[in-house]
Amino acid sequence: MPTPKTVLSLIQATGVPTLGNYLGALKNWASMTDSGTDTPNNCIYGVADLHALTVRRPPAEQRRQTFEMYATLLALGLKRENSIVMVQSHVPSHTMLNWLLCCSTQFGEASRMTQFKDKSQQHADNINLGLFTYPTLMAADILIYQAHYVPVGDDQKQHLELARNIAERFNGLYGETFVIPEPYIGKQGGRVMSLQDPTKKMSKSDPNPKACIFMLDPPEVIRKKCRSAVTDSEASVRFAEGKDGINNLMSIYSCCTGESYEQIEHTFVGKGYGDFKNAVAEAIIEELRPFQTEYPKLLADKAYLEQCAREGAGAAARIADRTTAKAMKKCGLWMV
Ligand code: AQP
Repeated sequence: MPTPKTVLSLIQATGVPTLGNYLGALKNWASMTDSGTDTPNNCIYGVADLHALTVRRPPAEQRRQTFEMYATLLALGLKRENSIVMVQSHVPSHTMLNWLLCCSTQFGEASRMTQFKDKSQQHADNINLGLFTYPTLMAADILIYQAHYVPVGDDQKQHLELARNIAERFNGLYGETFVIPEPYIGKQGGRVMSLQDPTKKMSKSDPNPKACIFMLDPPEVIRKKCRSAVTDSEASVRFAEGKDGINNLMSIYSCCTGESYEQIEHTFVGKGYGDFKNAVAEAIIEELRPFQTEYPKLLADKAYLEQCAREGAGAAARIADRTTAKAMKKCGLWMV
């Protein structure tokens, strides 16, 4: 019997997730609860509320967004029967391990992280140390559960690479402590682009609301946003260099329907972009329907969500505390 693999991933509590978050990460989270074999994966998922603190917002908003993101994860079908679903700050040993890992991370390698450079530009009035050490906390989130696979979008590849380097360095210095994790990035959907500027990643924090489809957008809004998506003047649905807008819509359509690019090109031969955009909108609406039905029911049941979060924290802490104690001992802290 093969040994089960551990799958770990978190999402920031920074607002309603986008179609990019969903296709790039969350959809894979749900499917990875089923390993396709007799040995199910051990899946641990969570809300990265500590990471969300790196960008300033009112405390009440931070609390509400954490609660809503937790409800989002359960509404996607992640439940206590198939995974551990927790909130990062409910498992304090993440921050202890973060410190140990900070001491095994070089200033130079942290400085090379492109997300730090991008976010520093976006939030020039608040370039805090948390933003700088974000990738070491992310490494702690992963290594603390001895994760084998981390389902993430393409934009997190660099952070994953850093987590692997830190783990290898720590193991080299102090002896075998951490499993070396691997990113899991779907063949498609790993990088969903903005509908208004398809050379840019779709992002929750994009100030242009037409650039993003949010997971809770009603069908009419989704139709409108798809109709206004930026394309090109060729009016031919085919995947090709220089057709960033159409390539993005084809990738979204393919993720939602399972159709290959060849099938899509065949279906839409001789049809205009209007028809294709309408079809993309309907495919997204169908894809999000189960989530949109489930989410309001869960959100209304605060007691249930709190109970699940408490259980999730307890189960996660049992694993996380064990790894942290091991790492503390390995690097020479006096344990009493
Ligand atoms: N456009 C995207 N395409 C595919 N995957 C994406 N992800 C984010 N955007 C896309 C993946 O979603 C997961 C959770 O992301 P996050 O919220 O923790 O952080 P992020 O990458 O910074 O996401 P956003 O939407 O861009 O948030 P803001 O605007 O708050 O910074 C990750 O696995 C990510 O790869």
